[in-house]
Amino acid sequence: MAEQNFIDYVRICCRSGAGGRGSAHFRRDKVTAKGGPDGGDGGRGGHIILRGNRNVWTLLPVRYRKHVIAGKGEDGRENNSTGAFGEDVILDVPLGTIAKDDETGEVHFEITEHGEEKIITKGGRGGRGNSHFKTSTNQSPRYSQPGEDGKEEWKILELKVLADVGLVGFPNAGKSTLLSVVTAAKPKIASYAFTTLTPNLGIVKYRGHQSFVIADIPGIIEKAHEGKGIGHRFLRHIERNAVLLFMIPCDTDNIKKEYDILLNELKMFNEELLDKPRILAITKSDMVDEELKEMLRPELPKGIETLFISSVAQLGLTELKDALWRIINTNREEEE
Ligand SMILES: Nc1nc2c(ncn2[C@@H]2O[C@H](COP(=O)(O)OP(=O)(O)O)[C@@H](O)[C@H]2O)c(=O)[nH]1
Ligand SMILES: [Mg+2]
Repeated sequence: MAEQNFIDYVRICCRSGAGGRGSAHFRRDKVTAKGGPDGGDGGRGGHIILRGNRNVWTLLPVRYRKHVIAGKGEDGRENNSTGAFGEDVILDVPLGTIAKDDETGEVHFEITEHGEEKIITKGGRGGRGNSHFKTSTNQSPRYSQPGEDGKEEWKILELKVLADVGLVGFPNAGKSTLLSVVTAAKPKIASYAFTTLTPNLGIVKYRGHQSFVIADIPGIIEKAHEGKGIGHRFLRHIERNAVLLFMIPCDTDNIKKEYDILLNELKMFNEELLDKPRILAITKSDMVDEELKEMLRPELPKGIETLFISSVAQLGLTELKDALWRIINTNREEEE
């Protein structure tokens, strides 16, 4: 997937449908020459709606629809029958999409859940039929309301990318290198409020249509000792159900000890991070052969899924993506 295909900002013109006119009809049939008013209401105009879709990972499809136009409501009809509603337009957007007004910059809402629907531009109300205007002094009102106009407004959609996977490792563990080899696209980090820690985000394409986001947060370990506040700021930007990928190079003297140190640093950074699922990648494993790997196995920490990978030689990366995807999705399903 080429980099330019990842779109995290679009400006679109939304035009909602006008409401239908209320009817000014009078009942008339074989036995009633001039009955009372029975004009139905006009139908509501079509809304423009955003719907969260976890299988959509960019605003690209929305960008191709610069002008989004919903349908007009139908006019009311005799026999108090309401006109059909105008057709809504539903735009599928990635989770984390923020909708703003282009003119004022005001944030309307954020889409966070799969299947969540929110109206970005409301359709016009249908006009009321003449049956509503009957009074004691006017039994046969000829008046019916016109439908409300649709609205035309420019909106901004912005994608706030939340990470599904956070990388945890000391400097030189191979975090940046891994991110660079598995990343299909890099979101811009415009609207993130990181001040001390700027994450490098990478979007990983997984088996065709799926994707997930990895964050390398340089300094998460180094900053562990400085102030508690950072942890919460960081947590706001990773998914509630993110996976932590611990990374330790294969030539580390004591892998088990290094793992314990990392765990402890993480705990100082923010204890909540220990509740997240984690897996361990032994990095740079192109430097060891099978025999050496076997010798290393007894030295690995217990109770954590561990994979040997090499970003440089592209070893074990598919298995790593499979494992991450499996954990991310187990968590997603549990949430539903
Ligand atoms: N042999 C080998 N070297 C690697 C591999 N991944 C990273 N490195 C090297 O390890 C060093 C540190 O990597 P980097 O990704 O910058 O680590 P970071 O500090 O965790 O981001 C660099 O010199 C990389 O070239 C790998 O898979 N195999
Ligand atoms: Mg780095």
